[in-house]
Amino acid sequence: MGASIHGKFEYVFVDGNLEKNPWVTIECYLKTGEYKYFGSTVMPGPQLRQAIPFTKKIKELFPETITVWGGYFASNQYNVCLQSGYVDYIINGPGDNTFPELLKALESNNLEQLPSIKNLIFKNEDGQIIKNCVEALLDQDTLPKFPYEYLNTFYPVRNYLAKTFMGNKTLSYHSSMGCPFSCSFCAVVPIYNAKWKGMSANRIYEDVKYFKSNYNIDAIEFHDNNFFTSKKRVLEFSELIINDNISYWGEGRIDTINMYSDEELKLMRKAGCKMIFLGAETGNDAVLKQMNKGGTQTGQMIKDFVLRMKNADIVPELSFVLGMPAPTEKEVYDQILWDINFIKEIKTINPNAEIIIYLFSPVPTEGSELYQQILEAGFHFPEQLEDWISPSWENFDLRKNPLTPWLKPYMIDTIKNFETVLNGYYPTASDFRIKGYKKTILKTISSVRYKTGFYHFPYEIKALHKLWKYRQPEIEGFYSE
Ligand code: B12
Ligand code: SF4
Repeated sequence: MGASIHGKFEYVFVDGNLEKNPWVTIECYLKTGEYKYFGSTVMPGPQLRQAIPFTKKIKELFPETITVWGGYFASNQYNVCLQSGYVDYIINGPGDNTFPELLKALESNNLEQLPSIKNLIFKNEDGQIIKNCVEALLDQDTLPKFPYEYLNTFYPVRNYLAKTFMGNKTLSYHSSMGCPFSCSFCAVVPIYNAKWKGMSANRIYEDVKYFKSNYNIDAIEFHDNNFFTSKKRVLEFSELIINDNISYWGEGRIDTINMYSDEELKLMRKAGCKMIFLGAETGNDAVLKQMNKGGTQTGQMIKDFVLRMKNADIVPELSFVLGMPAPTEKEVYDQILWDINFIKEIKTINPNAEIIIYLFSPVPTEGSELYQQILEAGFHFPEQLEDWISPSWENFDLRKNPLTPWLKPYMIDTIKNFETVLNGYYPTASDFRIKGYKKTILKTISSVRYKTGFYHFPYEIKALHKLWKYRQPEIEGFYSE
């Protein structure tokens, strides 16, 4: 957001993660009367707990302020946002051109221009919601650099470089936009429509060098949806970084990375690639098809791949999506049990493989077959923006309870209990506090359950997780200090 308007408009940053009470800071700024706009990035889940009440309060206390939302929640749930009456504009996907163009149009009172601003969603004078056309992804190398030095005047940049299991100073970095696939359960698809564009390896490396020489970073988390889309770019980047003693982590697809040779995987490992997050989703080929996973992934490929990763010494972090709709209740449950066994098979092949389990939460990919099935099964999104912060919808966002009518409470219990036992028997390596005697105790008390498949009421494991504040990476990111 900052980079898109830096040098064009004056602005300040408020980081909701780093403020004790972000509202107080926001209010202080607005009270000066110097700020006309409030922009917020809105992801589903806990971010809504600030974004919704703060934006509403801003409209009540400072009604002249124009509010602009962007990010995955705003882009995918734009109807409910704009109908709330307190969100004025939505940036649908990238805002590199959209944001400055919107501000320019509003500043010059040139409202006729609004329909021609790509990636903008807004309400016209008749109250109709207008979704403008989508802009082709920009050449990422031409985008302005992030204003880290300006950010540093608000929040010390070094505070963003956390100690994680990857290194003592971990940089979070986003080197590409979109994803070339269209999995029907994924929130990225409606925004990027199977398009992907990445910065060149050289451009990424320039930033890495900046952080290496100014902050001495030793690890990077690439938060791209699909960092490994271009093998050429990954290998070039690996060659560039190979002598810098920096570890890296990124998200990718099994069928994409499976096309890399063993030598290429080894080069990446040598360059610092320690762990890769991969959407396994399910081992069942029919369900992979139902999810529109695309590509060539199969259950057998997942098994072969985790073995290859073991040989290359890269940890595969596999995410599974359980609880897909099926014609009968029995089929829904059988599929869950089937995937649980598949996960255990994966662990036998490569015990270091990390497992992330999500419950399937629908994303409105209008027109997809899966979305049609979901509507027919009686699922509806909330009609009021505030409903999204009710405990049940927050749990939906966190994929703890997806509120999908086909998933019965006993099925959710089976998944959650299995997950607890799995996290007991194989605690994640990313929470580096769980080691030594803690790991041994957890493993020992979970072993009978894990081996016999008796997952009910795993309270003793839960108690230890609570006692040692065990952190699941999928909810809050890697444990960091
Ligand atoms: C990093 C990340 C996290 C981190 C967040 C760390 C943090 N504090 O910021 C962690 C690991 C904690 C996390 C957790 C979760 N995440 Co997450 N996460 C991501 C990830 C990988 C990157 C997000 C990011 O920073 N992108 C970089 C920025 C630059 O891109 P962007 O947000 O799209 O913003 C661009 C535009 O949208 C626009 N823009 C955005 N906001 C604004 C605002 C204005 C005013 C303007 C003008 C423009 C603008 O400009 C930006 C540049 O072009 C995305 C996937 C992805 N690669 O994007 C998933 C993703 C956003 N997460 C997702 C989910 C589901 C979650 C969880 C709910 C998962 C769970 N089960 O718990 C939790 C809850 C989050 C929470 N605590 O609030 C989903 C969202 C799905 C959906 N239905 O919308 C995504 C899309 C992953 C996926 N494919 O499913 N996540
Ligand atoms: S490959 Fe990953 S990021 Fe891309 S559409 Fe599928 S789930 Fe989403």
